[in-house]
Amino acid sequence: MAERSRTRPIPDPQAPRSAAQPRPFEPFRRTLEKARQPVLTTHVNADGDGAGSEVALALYLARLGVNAAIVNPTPFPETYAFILGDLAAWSSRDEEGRKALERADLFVALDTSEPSRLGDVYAAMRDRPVAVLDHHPATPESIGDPAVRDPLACATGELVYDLILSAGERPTPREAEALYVAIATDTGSFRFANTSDRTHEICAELLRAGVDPQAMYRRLYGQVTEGRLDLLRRALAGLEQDPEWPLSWITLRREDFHASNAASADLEGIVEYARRLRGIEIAVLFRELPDRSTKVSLRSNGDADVAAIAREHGGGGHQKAAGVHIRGPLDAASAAVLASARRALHLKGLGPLKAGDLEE
Ligand SMILES: [Mn+2]
Repeated sequence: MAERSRTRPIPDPQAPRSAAQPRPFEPFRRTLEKARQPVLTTHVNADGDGAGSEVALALYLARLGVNAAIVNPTPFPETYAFILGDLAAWSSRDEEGRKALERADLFVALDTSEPSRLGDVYAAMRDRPVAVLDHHPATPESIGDPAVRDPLACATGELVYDLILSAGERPTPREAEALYVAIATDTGSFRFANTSDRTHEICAELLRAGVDPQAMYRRLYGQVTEGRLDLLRRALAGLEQDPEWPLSWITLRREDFHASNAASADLEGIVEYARRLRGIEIAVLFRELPDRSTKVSLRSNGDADVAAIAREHGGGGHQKAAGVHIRGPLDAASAAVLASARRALHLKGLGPLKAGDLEE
């Protein structure tokens, strides 16, 4: 989840550019430096921020003489494998991954601190220290001590960048590339509300460290597969708009996945098509999973709080980007979530649309 609304203090023009924000990195750094065989991990279905943050941190730790293993609850995403270079990344199901989990003397969770988002890796964490670096707000279930959490950071990558800066260091070219992946993907290529002046200042530093934005764009977005395009075609065919409320949704059934030969990663960004429809305040993507449960992604364009909608059904997230996994069949799940969404819109005085609202 990438978006949230934010307010930032007006920057002091005398302040040094790109100075690290005062964040309590010291306990976190001391814990890392003491570790001998730490495991870095992120949430299930790692996104660019989770993957980029753990790669940047692994590279930085190597500079400090700490040999960290990357072990995620699900396989490291293909799209971002290019930032690994000579680093290995395992899933908790791999033999090597299991061994690394067994011998870990510290876990570092990046971009999440929710047990439910850590899959099998959470089971391995029991009785061992877990440090957290995350830009999601803490919930009652959040783990991690020490934890550096800053919901104002545009990405967890921003926190890894600041960790490096807080030691008076600069990112190396490879660290910069991984951090750029984290920040560029989590800000929707610098378009989402979490994009700040500081986001661009950090990326300016990353470009100075050697990142080539054109090459990165090709790597990140110029690799569309036929499966992804076919899934997109099906998603657009299934795009619906509420006749009264500023609400749109896309439904993808199991058959859509089978027929298109698409992977889970191909879903990334598809909800944005519903969100971009003119006049829409809330967009939703419903995806039927193989076990006939339903995954729901919610996006808000304005004041409506989609995290509250997700929480009503047992999920969570940010005000503008949230999600929930519902153990019920697609049609019931979508009816329930859409009803909550209409209530959330009503609460904010958004809609129902008056005739003509969508016309110029
Ligand atoms: Mn993130």
